[in-house]
Amino acid sequence: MQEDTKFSLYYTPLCGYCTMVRRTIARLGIEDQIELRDANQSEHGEALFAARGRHTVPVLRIEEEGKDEWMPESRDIMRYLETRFGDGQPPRGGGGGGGFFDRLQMPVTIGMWLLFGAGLIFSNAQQPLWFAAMALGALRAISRAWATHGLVHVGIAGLFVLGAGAIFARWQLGVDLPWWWAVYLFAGVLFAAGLALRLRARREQSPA
Ligand SMILES: N[C@@H](CCC(=O)N[C@@H](CS)C(=O)NCC(=O)O)C(=O)O
Repeated sequence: MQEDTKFSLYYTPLCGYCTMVRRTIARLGIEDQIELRDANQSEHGEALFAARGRHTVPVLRIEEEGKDEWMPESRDIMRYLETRFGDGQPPRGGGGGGGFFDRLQMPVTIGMWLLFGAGLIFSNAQQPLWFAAMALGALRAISRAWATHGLVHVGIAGLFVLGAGAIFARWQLGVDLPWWWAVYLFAGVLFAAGLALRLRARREQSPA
Protein backbone atom coordinates (compact mmCIF):
# COMPACT_ATOMS: atom_id res chain seq x y z
CA MET A 1 0.00 0.00 0.00
CA GLN A 2 2.76 2.37 1.04
CA GLU A 3 4.49 1.68 -2.31
CA ASP A 4 1.59 3.42 -4.05
CA THR A 5 2.14 6.53 -2.01
CA LYS A 6 4.68 9.10 -3.07
CA PHE A 7 6.19 11.38 -0.43
CA SER A 8 8.28 14.45 -1.24
CA LEU A 9 9.72 16.93 1.22
CA TYR A 10 10.13 20.49 -0.05
CA TYR A 11 12.95 22.02 1.94
CA THR A 12 15.86 24.42 1.74
CA PRO A 13 19.33 23.53 2.99
CA LEU A 14 19.65 26.41 5.49
CA CYS A 15 16.16 26.12 6.99
CA GLY A 16 16.30 24.92 10.59
CA TYR A 17 12.70 23.64 10.58
CA CYS A 18 13.53 21.57 7.51
CA THR A 19 16.62 20.19 9.24
CA MET A 20 14.42 19.17 12.15
CA VAL A 21 12.08 17.26 9.81
CA ARG A 22 15.03 15.68 8.04
CA ARG A 23 16.41 14.50 11.39
CA THR A 24 13.07 12.81 12.07
CA ILE A 25 13.22 11.17 8.64
CA ALA A 26 16.77 9.94 9.35
CA ARG A 27 15.81 8.68 12.81
CA LEU A 28 12.88 6.75 11.37
CA GLY A 29 15.18 5.33 8.67
CA ILE A 30 12.79 6.31 5.86
CA GLU A 31 15.20 8.35 3.71
CA ASP A 32 14.56 6.06 0.75
CA GLN A 33 10.79 6.64 0.94
CA ILE A 34 10.82 10.42 0.92
CA GLU A 35 12.18 12.36 -2.00
CA LEU A 36 13.94 15.55 -0.99
CA ARG A 37 13.16 18.53 -3.21
CA ASP A 38 15.27 21.62 -2.71
CA ALA A 39 12.84 24.53 -3.10
CA ASN A 40 15.76 26.74 -4.18
CA GLN A 41 15.70 24.84 -7.45
CA SER A 42 13.28 26.67 -9.69
CA GLU A 43 11.19 23.65 -10.77
CA HIS A 44 10.52 22.68 -7.12
CA GLY A 45 10.15 26.25 -5.89
CA GLU A 46 7.63 26.98 -8.64
CA ALA A 47 5.65 23.78 -7.98
CA LEU A 48 5.54 24.64 -4.27
CA PHE A 49 4.37 28.19 -4.93
CA ALA A 50 1.79 27.03 -7.47
CA ALA A 51 0.32 24.61 -4.92
CA ARG A 52 0.48 26.77 -1.81
CA GLY A 53 0.77 30.39 -2.96
CA ARG A 54 3.83 30.84 -0.73
CA HIS A 55 7.40 29.65 -0.57
CA THR A 56 7.48 28.64 3.08
CA VAL A 57 9.26 25.34 3.78
CA PRO A 58 9.20 22.60 4.98
CA VAL A 59 6.20 21.12 3.18
CA LEU A 60 5.53 17.40 2.86
CA ARG A 61 3.73 16.41 -0.31
CA ILE A 62 1.71 13.23 -0.08
CA GLU A 63 0.43 11.77 -3.31
CA GLU A 64 -1.85 8.91 -2.41
CA GLU A 65 -4.93 7.27 -3.87
CA GLY A 66 -5.44 10.02 -6.42
CA LYS A 67 -5.10 12.74 -3.77
CA ASP A 68 -2.32 15.30 -3.71
CA GLU A 69 -1.89 16.73 -0.20
CA TRP A 70 0.62 19.46 0.70
CA MET A 71 1.31 19.46 4.41
CA PRO A 72 3.06 22.55 5.88
CA GLU A 73 4.35 23.10 9.45
CA SER A 74 7.38 21.15 10.60
CA ARG A 75 5.77 19.81 13.72
CA ASP A 76 2.66 18.59 11.90
CA ILE A 77 4.92 16.84 9.39
CA MET A 78 7.00 15.27 12.15
CA ARG A 79 3.92 14.13 14.00
CA TYR A 80 2.50 12.66 10.78
CA LEU A 81 5.73 10.81 9.99
CA GLU A 82 6.02 9.50 13.54
CA THR A 83 2.46 8.21 13.40
CA ARG A 84 2.80 6.70 9.97
CA PHE A 85 6.30 5.24 10.15
CA GLY A 86 7.28 5.24 13.83
CA ASP A 87 5.73 4.18 17.07
CA GLY A 88 3.15 6.95 16.98
CA GLN A 89 4.81 8.85 19.82
CA PRO A 90 5.02 12.65 19.47
CA PRO A 91 8.48 13.83 18.42
CA ARG A 92 10.88 14.74 21.19
CA GLY A 93 12.87 17.97 21.44
CA GLY A 94 12.18 21.58 22.37
CA GLY A 95 11.20 23.35 19.19
CA GLY A 96 9.49 20.55 17.40
CA GLY A 97 7.20 18.74 19.70
CA GLY A 98 5.08 21.42 21.29
CA GLY A 99 7.11 20.76 24.44
CA PHE A 100 8.14 22.95 27.33
CA PHE A 101 10.49 25.24 25.39
CA ASP A 102 8.02 25.53 22.56
CA ARG A 103 5.32 26.79 24.89
CA LEU A 104 7.75 29.30 26.38
CA GLN A 105 8.45 30.99 23.03
CA MET A 106 5.48 33.36 23.07
CA PRO A 107 5.69 34.54 26.72
CA VAL A 108 9.44 35.01 26.33
CA THR A 109 8.94 37.06 23.16
CA ILE A 110 6.35 39.26 24.89
CA GLY A 111 8.68 39.61 27.89
CA MET A 112 11.49 40.76 25.61
CA TRP A 113 9.34 43.44 24.02
CA LEU A 114 8.11 44.66 27.40
CA LEU A 115 11.65 44.87 28.76
CA PHE A 116 12.85 46.80 25.71
CA GLY A 117 9.88 49.17 26.01
CA ALA A 118 10.49 49.62 29.73
CA GLY A 119 14.12 50.47 28.94
CA LEU A 120 12.93 53.29 26.69
CA ILE A 121 10.60 54.68 29.38
CA PHE A 122 12.84 54.24 32.44
CA SER A 123 16.06 55.51 30.98
CA ASN A 124 17.92 55.41 34.31
CA ALA A 125 17.47 51.63 34.39
CA GLN A 126 17.94 51.18 30.67
CA GLN A 127 21.10 49.05 30.79
CA PRO A 128 19.79 46.33 33.14
CA LEU A 129 16.39 46.26 31.43
CA TRP A 130 17.90 45.95 27.97
CA PHE A 131 20.40 43.41 29.22
CA ALA A 132 17.51 41.31 30.58
CA ALA A 133 15.69 41.66 27.26
CA MET A 134 18.75 40.55 25.30
CA ALA A 135 19.40 37.68 27.72
CA LEU A 136 15.81 36.47 27.27
CA GLY A 137 16.23 36.79 23.51
CA ALA A 138 19.46 34.78 23.73
CA LEU A 139 17.77 32.01 25.73
CA ARG A 140 14.90 31.87 23.28
CA ALA A 141 17.22 31.82 20.27
CA ILE A 142 19.48 29.17 21.84
CA SER A 143 16.53 26.89 22.63
CA ARG A 144 15.31 27.21 19.03
CA ALA A 145 18.78 26.62 17.60
CA TRP A 146 19.13 23.62 19.90
CA ALA A 147 15.88 22.17 18.59
CA THR A 148 16.39 22.84 14.89
CA HIS A 149 20.21 22.75 14.48
CA GLY A 150 19.50 25.24 11.69
CA LEU A 151 22.43 27.37 10.61
CA VAL A 152 20.32 30.54 10.55
CA HIS A 153 18.97 29.88 14.04
CA VAL A 154 22.46 29.20 15.37
CA GLY A 155 23.61 32.50 13.81
CA ILE A 156 20.71 34.41 15.38
CA ALA A 157 21.46 32.85 18.77
CA GLY A 158 25.10 33.93 18.43
CA LEU A 159 24.04 37.49 17.67
CA PHE A 160 21.78 37.64 20.71
CA VAL A 161 24.60 36.36 22.92
CA LEU A 162 26.87 39.00 21.42
CA GLY A 163 24.23 41.67 22.02
CA ALA A 164 23.68 40.61 25.63
CA GLY A 165 27.44 40.61 26.15
CA ALA A 166 27.79 44.08 24.64
CA ILE A 167 25.10 45.54 26.86
CA PHE A 168 26.54 43.81 29.91
CA ALA A 169 30.01 45.19 29.15
CA ARG A 170 28.57 48.69 28.85
CA TRP A 171 26.41 48.37 31.97
CA GLN A 172 28.82 46.65 34.36
CA LEU A 173 32.28 47.44 33.01
CA GLY A 174 31.62 50.83 31.47
CA VAL A 175 33.07 49.62 28.18
CA ASP A 176 31.48 51.51 25.35
CA LEU A 177 31.60 49.21 22.40
CA PRO A 178 31.23 51.32 19.28
CA TRP A 179 28.97 48.80 17.61
CA TRP A 180 26.48 48.27 20.41
CA TRP A 181 23.81 50.34 18.68
CA ALA A 182 24.07 48.09 15.63
CA VAL A 183 23.24 45.14 17.88
CA TYR A 184 20.10 46.90 19.17
CA LEU A 185 19.12 47.76 15.64
CA PHE A 186 19.65 44.21 14.48
CA ALA A 187 17.64 42.84 17.40
CA GLY A 188 14.83 45.27 16.55
CA VAL A 189 14.78 44.14 12.95
CA LEU A 190 14.76 40.50 14.06
CA PHE A 191 11.85 41.08 16.43
CA ALA A 192 9.87 42.85 13.73
CA ALA A 193 10.64 40.10 11.20
CA GLY A 194 9.74 37.42 13.74
CA LEU A 195 6.46 39.12 14.51
CA ALA A 196 5.63 39.49 10.82
CA LEU A 197 6.40 35.81 10.19
CA ARG A 198 4.25 34.78 13.13
CA LEU A 199 1.31 36.86 11.92
CA ARG A 200 1.71 35.42 8.46
CA ALA A 201 1.85 31.88 9.82
CA ARG A 202 -1.32 32.56 11.81
CA ARG A 203 -3.06 33.91 8.70
CA GLU A 204 -1.86 30.86 6.80
CA GLN A 205 -3.32 28.52 9.39
CA SER A 206 -6.70 30.20 9.78
CA PRO A 207 -8.32 29.44 6.41
CA ALA A 208 -9.32 25.80 5.99
N1 LIG B 1 6.15 27.37 11.55
C1 LIG B 1 6.81 26.91 10.35
C2 LIG B 1 7.97 27.86 10.09
C3 LIG B 1 8.55 27.64 8.73
C4 LIG B 1 9.49 28.76 8.33
O1 LIG B 1 9.54 29.84 8.95
N2 LIG B 1 10.25 28.52 7.27
C5 LIG B 1 11.17 29.50 6.77
C6 LIG B 1 12.52 28.86 6.52
S1 LIG B 1 13.26 28.24 8.00
C7 LIG B 1 10.67 29.98 5.41
O2 LIG B 1 10.27 29.19 4.58
N3 LIG B 1 10.73 31.29 5.19
C8 LIG B 1 10.46 31.87 3.89
C9 LIG B 1 8.99 32.10 3.62
O3 LIG B 1 8.15 31.89 4.52
O4 LIG B 1 8.69 32.51 2.50
C10 LIG B 1 7.31 25.48 10.53
O5 LIG B 1 7.59 25.10 11.68
O6 LIG B 1 7.37 24.77 9.55
